[in-house]
Amino acid sequence: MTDMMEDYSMAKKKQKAKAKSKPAAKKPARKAARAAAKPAAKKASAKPAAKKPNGNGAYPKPSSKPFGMDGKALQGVRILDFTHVQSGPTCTQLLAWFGADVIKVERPGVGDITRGQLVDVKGADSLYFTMLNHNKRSITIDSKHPQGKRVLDELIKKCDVLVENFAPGALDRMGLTWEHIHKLNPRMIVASVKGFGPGPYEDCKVYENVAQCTGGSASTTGFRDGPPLVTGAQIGDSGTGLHLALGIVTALYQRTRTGRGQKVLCAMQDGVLNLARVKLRDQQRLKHGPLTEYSQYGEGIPFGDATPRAGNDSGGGQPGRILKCKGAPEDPNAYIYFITQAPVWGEICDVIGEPGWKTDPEFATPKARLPKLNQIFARIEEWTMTKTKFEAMEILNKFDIPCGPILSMKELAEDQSLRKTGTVVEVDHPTRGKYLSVGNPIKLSDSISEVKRSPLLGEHTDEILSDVLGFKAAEIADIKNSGALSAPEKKEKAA
Ligand code: CAO
Repeated sequence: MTDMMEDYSMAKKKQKAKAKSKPAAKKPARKAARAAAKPAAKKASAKPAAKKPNGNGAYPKPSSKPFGMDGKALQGVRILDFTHVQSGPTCTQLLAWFGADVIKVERPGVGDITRGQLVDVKGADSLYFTMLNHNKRSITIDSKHPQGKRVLDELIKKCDVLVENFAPGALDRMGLTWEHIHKLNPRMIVASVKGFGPGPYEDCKVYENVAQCTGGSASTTGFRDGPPLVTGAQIGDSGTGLHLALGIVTALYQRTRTGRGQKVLCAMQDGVLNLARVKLRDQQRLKHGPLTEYSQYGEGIPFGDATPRAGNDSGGGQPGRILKCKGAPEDPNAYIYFITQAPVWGEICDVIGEPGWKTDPEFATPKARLPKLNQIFARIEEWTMTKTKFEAMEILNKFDIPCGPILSMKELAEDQSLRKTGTVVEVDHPTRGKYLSVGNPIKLSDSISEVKRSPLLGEHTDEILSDVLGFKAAEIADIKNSGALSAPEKKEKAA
């Protein structure tokens, strides 16, 4: 039983004991009791209850530990991690960072396919794998082998959540249907990433860029006169993993009341559309006239019937663009994002040397500026081109003008402030040595979030069989001899 399960059954026992010791009062008696309680209640409301601010018990003591060092938020939650590639592993990695015991089940001999993809150091797990599977334990199980199925059934009984992102139907084909899982463990939460939700495409396999294209991101990314573009940020995979993690902790929270597990489904198309929701906003605005903050409005180009691509225009009502700085275009990242936020228009005019624009009716109001954005940004760019992106950032920040340098991955990797916050971490690995990774981007003031290296394939198989499942040495040997945990012997090629 995990800690969470213990908490729940203890609470249930207490509730039962309470119910037994207090027989239900008869109606008149209850009325009298209510009347007697009234003045006391008034008294209580006159003096706010100091001990039970939210009905959950006495005020907790403030933590005596330093920031982020007071235990782990998801301690006691055990995850059966059937994920692979990127979307699912992102989710379980987040849960592992917060202290969940994540047991990654991998196919014997092969493991998660990403272990061998985009390999940079021969003989070592790829960065693709290591950067998505920190803090997890790895067990190899052939889920289609009878003994493998037995081990999986035992794991299901011991875990709180099963997470998977197989192709549609693959989990059922392994015999791990919702009914089977729930019969073994009614508290189990089964969380899945799929490409699409129920509908015409539900049986399709999906990768990152397919999700970006089907979720509304690609059709709204890029320049109006160019083709649709996918973004560098992995909004289909990592974005959906994030959504799934939220679904899981929400289901865990609901389980504290119901005691029951439930299914959690995140479709990648849905996740991308959620992240592109401002573009669906614009789709509906089109019915009421042109999208005036889009450059194409100022350029006099009519809008069609769908949200167009807007280049680097700002998504909100505050016009913004990416502008060249000193060194561009030879340096591909010598650019800055510049927002002409209305409240600091005066400061912008002063900085770029156009003080007259502050009062000129052609430029003085946001509405007047909208048709002239190309002219305005061309003038601002004349100024930014005289500065490096960091010089421009420093000057503009003095005046609260919203802006941001285009930071390359090299610059981010070397950024010392990101190292200090643990957003970029250096991790040591037994076969590849030191490498950089992105640490936990979500900071909790009470929960430690250390980044531990990813597991080697099957590194924790024995430990999990004995410590988690309680198998004795002889049983473990039997299971191993059955071939359920190892890759099938390769047949010798005929000479
Ligand atoms: N033991 C035995 N078999 C195993 C196993 C194990 N431990 N782990 C996996 N397998 C089997 C599965 O049962 C499946 O077999 P069947 O097809 O016979 O049922 C097989 O391995 C392949 O699984 P898959 O179809 O999920 O993998 P794939 O490489 O063909 O497809 C992907 C990959 C990502 C396209 C697909 O899994 C998918 O669409 N997932 C959902 C959406 C998703 O998460 N996409 C993002 C991936 S990150 O870019």
